[in-house]
Amino acid sequence: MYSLPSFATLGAMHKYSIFSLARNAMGYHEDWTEAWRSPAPQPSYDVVIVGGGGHGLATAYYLAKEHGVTKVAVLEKGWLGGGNTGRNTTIIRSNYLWDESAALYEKSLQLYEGLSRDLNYNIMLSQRGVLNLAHTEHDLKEMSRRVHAIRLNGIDSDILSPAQVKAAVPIIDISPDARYPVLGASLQKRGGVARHDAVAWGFARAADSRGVDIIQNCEVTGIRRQGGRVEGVDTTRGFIAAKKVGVVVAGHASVLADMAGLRLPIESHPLQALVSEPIKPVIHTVVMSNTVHVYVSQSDKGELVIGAGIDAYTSYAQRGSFHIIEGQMGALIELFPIFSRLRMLRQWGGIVDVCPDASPIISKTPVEGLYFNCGWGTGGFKATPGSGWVFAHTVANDAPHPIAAPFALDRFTTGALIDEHGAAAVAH
Ligand code: FAD
Ligand code: PYC
Repeated sequence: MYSLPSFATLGAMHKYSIFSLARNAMGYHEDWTEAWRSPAPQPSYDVVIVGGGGHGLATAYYLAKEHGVTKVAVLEKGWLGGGNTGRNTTIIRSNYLWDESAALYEKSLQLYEGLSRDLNYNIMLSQRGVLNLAHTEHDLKEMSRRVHAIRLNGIDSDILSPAQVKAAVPIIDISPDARYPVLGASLQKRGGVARHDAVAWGFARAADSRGVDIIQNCEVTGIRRQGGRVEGVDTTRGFIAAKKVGVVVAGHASVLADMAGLRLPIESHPLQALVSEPIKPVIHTVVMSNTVHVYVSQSDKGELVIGAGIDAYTSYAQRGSFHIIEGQMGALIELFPIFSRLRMLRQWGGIVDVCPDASPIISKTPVEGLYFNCGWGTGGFKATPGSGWVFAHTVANDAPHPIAAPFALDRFTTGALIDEHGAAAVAH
C-alpha cells in the first residue's frame, strides 16, 4: 500500500530537484544527443525542398521513407517551424465539403492518427472533437448539407442540438435571447489538436535519420533555370544545384514563384491568434463559429487559444490589426460570458497564402523539375502529413499523386475550382 512520505523525505526530494535543476541549467545538457544534424550544404542534391515548416519537412521525410530519395536538402531561412507551423492554433479535422478535399484532409487525419508511432515522437494528438456552431436558420441548413456530404465520404460527422452543445461545453451561453443564439452545431469527434512544434521536430528528426540534410539559416534568394528546366537555387550560403526543387514556403509562395518567373493566383494576408492567462480546465473540445468569427480551445497549460478570420488586407507583416482582436473578443464573450474577466497573455500573427477557391496548390509547374505546394490559407496545419505524403509522390514521380491531382495549377485555367470557403471555418 502507498504510504505518505515523511517531512524529512520530502525535504530531501525538494533538495534533490533543486540540485538537479541547477545542474541541468549549468550545462549538464551539453551531452544531449542532437535531434538532427546541422550539416553544411552540399554542392548538389537530387531534391531541394525550400521551406522548413511542417509541410517541407514532411515532404522530405516521405521522399526518403516512401520513395527512397535521400539525397535531399531542406533549406530554411530561419529556424524549423518558425513560420506558420509554430504560429497556428493546432486544430486538426477533415470535415470538408467536396470529395477532392475530403480525400486529402482525411488522408492527413489518418496519417496523424498513426504519426507519433511512425515518427517515434510524441506529437500529443488529442482527438477531443471539433464543434462548429450554427447561429441562424441559414447556418443550420448549410450545416446539414455539409454533414451529409461529409458522411457520404465515410468521414465521421454529427449534428448536435443546443442541449447537446451545452452538455459538451457547459460554459457556453445557449439562451435563445443571446446575441448569437446557438441553434445547433456539427461535431467531428475525431478532430482535435496536436502539438505544432512537435510535428515539425518529429518530421525533422525522422527525415534526418534517413539521410536528409536539414539546413537552417539558409535563405533561398533565387531560382535558377536553364531554358525550361530548373538548375538549382541561389542561397545566402551560395548556389546549390538540384535536379528537382519543391517550394513549400506558406506565406511567401508568390515571392518564390516570382524568382522563377511565375505568377500564382494567391493573395497573402495576416492571420492572428492570441492566448489568455492559464486557467483550470473549462473547455474540453474545440469550439468554432464561422458566423461570428471566433474559435477557442484550451491548451494543456490551461491557456485559452483564441483566433479569428484573416485580416482582410494583404500584407507580409507578421502581426495583425487591433480591431480584429476587438471583434473576436466581443464574440467570445457573447458566447462565453464567463471569460469576461480573463486577461490576455500574448498575441501573434502569421502570413497565409489564400487561393481564390480557398483550396491549396499541389502542383508541377511549367518549369521542368520545379514544384509548388502552397495556398493552404488558414487551414494547412491539419494537412501537414497528408500534404507531405502526396507532394513527395508528385516530386518523386514527376506526376501528381491521384489525391493531389485535382489541386494542380491547371484548375485555374480549366475552371475546376474546389470551393472550400465554407469549410475553412475561419473566414478567408
Ligand atoms: P510554414 O510553417 O510557414 O513553413 C514555411 C517555411 O518556409 C517557413 O519556416 C519560412 O521561414 C520558410 N521560407 C520562406 N521563404 C523562404 C526562403 N526564401 N528560403 C528558405 N525558407 C523560406 N491550420 C490548421 O489546420 N489549423 C489551425 O488551427 C490553424 N491555425 C492557424 C492560426 C494562425 C494564427 C496561422 C497564421 C495559421 C493557422 N493555420 C492553421 C494554418 C497553418 O499554420 C499553415 O497552413 C501551415 O502551418 C503551413 O505549413 P507550412 O509548412 O507550409 O508553412
Ligand atoms: O482550419 O481548422 C482550421 C483552422 C482553425 C483555425 C485556423 N484554421
